[in-house]
This record gives sequence, C-alpha cells and structure tokens, in this order.
Amino acid sequence: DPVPVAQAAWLLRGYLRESAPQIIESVRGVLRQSPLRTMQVPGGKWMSVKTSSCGALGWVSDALGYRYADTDPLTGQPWPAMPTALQVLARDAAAEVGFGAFEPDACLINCYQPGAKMGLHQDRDEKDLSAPIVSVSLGLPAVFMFGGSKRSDAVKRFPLEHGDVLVWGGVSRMVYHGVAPLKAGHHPLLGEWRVNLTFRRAG
Ligand code: MD5
Ligand code: FE
Repeated sequence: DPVPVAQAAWLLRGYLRESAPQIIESVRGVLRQSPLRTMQVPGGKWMSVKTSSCGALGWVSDALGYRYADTDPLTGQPWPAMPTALQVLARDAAAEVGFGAFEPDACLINCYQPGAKMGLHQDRDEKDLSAPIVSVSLGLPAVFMFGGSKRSDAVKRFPLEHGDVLVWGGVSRMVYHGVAPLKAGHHPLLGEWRVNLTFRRAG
C-alpha cells in the first residue's frame, strides 16, 4: 500500500519485486540503442551518475545548461521509444495514488555505482507541473534525501530499495531532493549498480 512520505508524495514499497527482471530487460534494450554516458553540468563539473533516456524527450546537460531534447546528442538519433512495460509501470504506479491518465513522454535512466551521488536540487524544467513524477529504484539500496521548497529547509532521509516506487505530485514536485553517496554492495540482478528510472511529462 502507498505510504505518504511528504505532502503529495507516496512510497510504494516493493512495487516491482516481481516485475523487476522484465523491467531490467526493457532498460537493457534501451541502453543498447542509447548507451550510458556521463554528463557535464553548467559550471563544468561532471555528474557521478551515468545516464540515458527513452521516450519522446530525453534529459540532457552540458556546460551550457539543462534541457529536454528530442535527439540523443551521443547517437544523433531520436531517443529509443519508451518500452510498453515501462509506460504501463509508470501509469499504474501513478494511478495507485490517484493520478489518472499519466502518460510520461520522458524516462530518465540514472545509474549509480558505489560513491555516486546526486546533490540537492529541484526539478524545474518540465512544462506541465500538474503531472506527477514517478521514480523507480532497482538494484543496490540508496538513501534518498528530501527537503522543502527552499535549499535551507531541513532535509529528511529515508532508504530506497530494489523495487520501490515513489510518486511525487502537486506541491512535492518542487522540493529539494538528492541521493546520498551509494554504498558498496552486490545486488543479485544488477551487481554493483543502482538504477533509477524517473518518468515525467516533460514536453
Ligand atoms: C534518483 N533522480 O534517484 C532521483 C530520483 C533526478 C533525480 O532526482 O532529477 O534525476 S527522482 C526523485 C524526485 C523527482 C522529482 C521530485 C522529487 C524527487 N521530489 O520532489 O523530491 O536518481
Ligand atoms: Fe531530481
């Protein structure tokens, strides 16, 4: 059952414990077409996560800034289509907490190896802020951090494990959040990796 973790945010613990192998196969198919890469952020630093995308729009970053793009800059091709299994997963998870008809056009694939992290940030590049964000965790566990609408607000931490799904809607869409440095470990399906899928309505 969904557990509220913040205002307008819900955690579905173990939501894909059974479907995970099929979801991982779908992700591997995407990554054969648009491989993982590291991205540079404005200011010139490199992210520690490796990323790719599928769907009509992909999230890209370089020294100039962040944006959604309809072409993968690495391949020069459109991003791979979002596999049906991923579309269904995102739509069903959103519906579990009352968001009907969620049709994501972007799925960002963030891959963490031990030591990789994501600093506190807001996601503010999506056009339709009424759509939820669905975030799926696979592989190694991580500590998720979420604060408030100001960077200086207190930060809460909770563990995210293989198969967990978070749905962020309404006001929680704009809170500061991040991922603490991944601890070393081994996962039976994903080895040394944590994979996070973030589904959005970006365009
Ligand atoms: C991750 N990724 O685990 C997270 C999961 C990103 C990112 O943060 O931007 O790629 S997405 C969690 C999320 C998304 C949107 C809003 C909120 C959390 N939130 O309001 O806390 O790789
Ligand atoms: Fe984010």
